[in-house]
Amino acid sequence: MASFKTYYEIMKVGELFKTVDKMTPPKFEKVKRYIFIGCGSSYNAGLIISEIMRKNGYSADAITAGEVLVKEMFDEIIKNYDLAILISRTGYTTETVKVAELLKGRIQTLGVTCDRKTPLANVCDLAYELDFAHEDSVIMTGSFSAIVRLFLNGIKRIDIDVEEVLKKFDEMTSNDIVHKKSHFIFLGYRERYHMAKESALKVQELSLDHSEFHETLEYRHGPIALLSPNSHVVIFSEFKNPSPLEENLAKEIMDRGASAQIIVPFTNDPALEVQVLNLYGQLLGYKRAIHKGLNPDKPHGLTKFVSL
Ligand code: F1P
Repeated sequence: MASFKTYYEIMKVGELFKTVDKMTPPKFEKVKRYIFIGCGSSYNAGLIISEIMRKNGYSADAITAGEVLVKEMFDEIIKNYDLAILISRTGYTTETVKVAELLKGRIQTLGVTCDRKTPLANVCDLAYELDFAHEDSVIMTGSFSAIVRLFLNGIKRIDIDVEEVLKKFDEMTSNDIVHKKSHFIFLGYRERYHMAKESALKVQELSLDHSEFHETLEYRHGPIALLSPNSHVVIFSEFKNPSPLEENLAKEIMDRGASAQIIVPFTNDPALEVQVLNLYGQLLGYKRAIHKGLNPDKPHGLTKFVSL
């Protein structure tokens, strides 16, 4: 199970958090307007961070670097925001670097990477270079949590027993699911919806399985038609005692012959602990890849970063 780099990169998240907690997190100001820009998982990190910032009274949005380029949104960004935070684990994704270049000198830019001396950090005014979170494998795993935690520490630092979470998710992604299921659906609201998106992406990237994400009860409005005994549904609930509506949905899914799990918060701050929920999808994707005989470090058809 543990012979691939991806496995170590997932499991070292507790170590990463210790280093992140020694860093000075960004100091957010309520009057400033922040925009997070990135691609793939780095965009999903921006979605989650900005969602939680908004919940805490800050002004923050997220957008893909691709949309900024396709729609040439540079003037709009300069007019509506005070700081552009560009996230890219590698610092090489061309869409993100290009946006940083085109914004340069017109709005303050902060680059966030998991390596030193990257093109993104080079073009931004300021940079967070989390080189301790560098990853050799193609897929972004532990570094995602490190970036999210760094920014959420700027709002409030919470204690999370990461080893406990990893143990729990390891148990939850049991052979019953890994060996029998091939269609995965992640459900949640707000930051948990973004986490559902990120989880579905990890499963797709690592195991090349079909995966989906929806807002929890929206799943009943159409997508549930594709449910089969091969399907496994994960509901990210924000309540220690899940809502009866979430429980009824899980029951309905099981009545239709699929499996369902509800993941409830581990801490007293359900919004901020979102930084570890991604580990479930990472472990599931990793285990499915191993089960299917795939190399999770170098998934078919993917590269470490995308060039235009
Ligand atoms: C962005 C990204 C990754 C993804 C894939 C292609 O990379 O979309 O999230 O896993 O391998 O690139 P980056 O800008 O964060 O380096």
